[in-house]
Amino acid sequence: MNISEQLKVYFVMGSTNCINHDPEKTLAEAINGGITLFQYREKGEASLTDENRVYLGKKLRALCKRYSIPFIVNDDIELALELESDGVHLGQDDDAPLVAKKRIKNHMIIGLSTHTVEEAKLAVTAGADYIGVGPMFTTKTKTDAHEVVGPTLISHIRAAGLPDFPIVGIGGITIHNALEVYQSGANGIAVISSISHASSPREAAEAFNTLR
Ligand code: TZP
Ligand code: MG
Repeated sequence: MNISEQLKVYFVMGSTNCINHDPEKTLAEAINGGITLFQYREKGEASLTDENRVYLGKKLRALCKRYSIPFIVNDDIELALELESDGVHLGQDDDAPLVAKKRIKNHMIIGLSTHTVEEAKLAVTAGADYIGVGPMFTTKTKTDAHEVVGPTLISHIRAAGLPDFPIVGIGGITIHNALEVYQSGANGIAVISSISHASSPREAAEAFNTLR
């Protein structure tokens, strides 16, 4: 599977996003339901720090390895290296992709969050392997989220000279609006709460996977 295909159902999660089941069970169920990529995002108030962060990361990493699901770490290049992740996802305020590439192993996937056509174009020249575009819709999960850009930004990015670059939409995506994101030209949808808050993360993941 190439990265465009791996973005199809991109599950993002950290311990604070898990309310009905513990993080390991949540991820195991999501994998069982058919997620195609996982990002460990241990972030925000009450999130785990230091060795606890590494400890949970190792457990989730092992789970992904067992089921051949690519494992990406949010923000933290050192943690990505320590967990032997398949990639790292960076924000606009983090190291530039090319700087990050020097610090990580070359085969690692680099994702970059973008919010405008300009940022998307720059991400490509900066060496990103895929971009996240969002928020697609209103989200309660990320308190410092950028203003909503909507699925139309993805169509604008496609039209602005990036017809094939791997793009995943993120932010406020549910089973009811995910199709709109795919139809705007995204290769995939990235979700936190629609899977992590579900009483059955397996069924939630399955619903996204069979949508398209
Ligand atoms: N980046 C932009 S919106 C967002 C992130 C990490 C939160 C997505 O969470 P949810 O619960 O899928 O809206
Ligand atoms: Mg970040």
